[in-house]
Amino acid sequence: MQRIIFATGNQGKMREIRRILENLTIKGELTQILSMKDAGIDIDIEENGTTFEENAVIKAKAVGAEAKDAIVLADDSGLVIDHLNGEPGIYSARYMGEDTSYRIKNASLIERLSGVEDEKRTARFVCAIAAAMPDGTVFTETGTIEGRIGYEEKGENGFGYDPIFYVPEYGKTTAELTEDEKNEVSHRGKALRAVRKRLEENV
Ligand code: ITT
Repeated sequence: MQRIIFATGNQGKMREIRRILENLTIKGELTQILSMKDAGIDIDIEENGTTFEENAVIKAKAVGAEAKDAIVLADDSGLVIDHLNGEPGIYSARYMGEDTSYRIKNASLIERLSGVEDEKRTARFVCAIAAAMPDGTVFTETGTIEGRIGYEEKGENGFGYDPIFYVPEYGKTTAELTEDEKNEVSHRGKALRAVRKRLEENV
């Protein structure tokens, strides 16, 4: 069975990833999707790239070096708010400190946009997925979803900044969408389905 190790310590990402890669078959073989923890890999990775793509490649290669014969995928993602010059961007996990709760991070972003009108509250989630193949080659795919920053937290689903990310087409935040609805339109869903297609067609 072809093993795919997903280089993430983020449980919210992992749940979405498992669903999007369900029943992925490569060369007629069903794949097994493992988290880093499942694979027994416990390393600290310094994400010192300057773009989502660079950081995804850094994570995929670092875990790839520990995992022979597996395909290693990594996700680097974040929330880009236009009015804040792209913040928190690649620093989304580190914004106000890794251990600060999202209730506090989300309240801070809403506060920083106080008085900003609807049209100027535009933002996007970006997700770069890097795939490190057993032969050492690496490729990336990126996906985005456009939305606006809300005025209060809404919804219980998802993780991170989902309760403040409002999607106009749905009239809901991504935390109010079901997991399948979110995966259908999300940055991660788009990037990961593109990766899935390349793995199914080209390996
Ligand atoms: P790994 O590096 O271990 O994968 P991480 O959480 O540190 O986990 P990132 O450096 O890629 O991952 O930071 C991504 C952050 O962006 C994440 O922690 C959330 O705060 C935010 N984010 C990304 N995708 C999101 C989504 O779908 N919904 C809500 N917030 C999201």
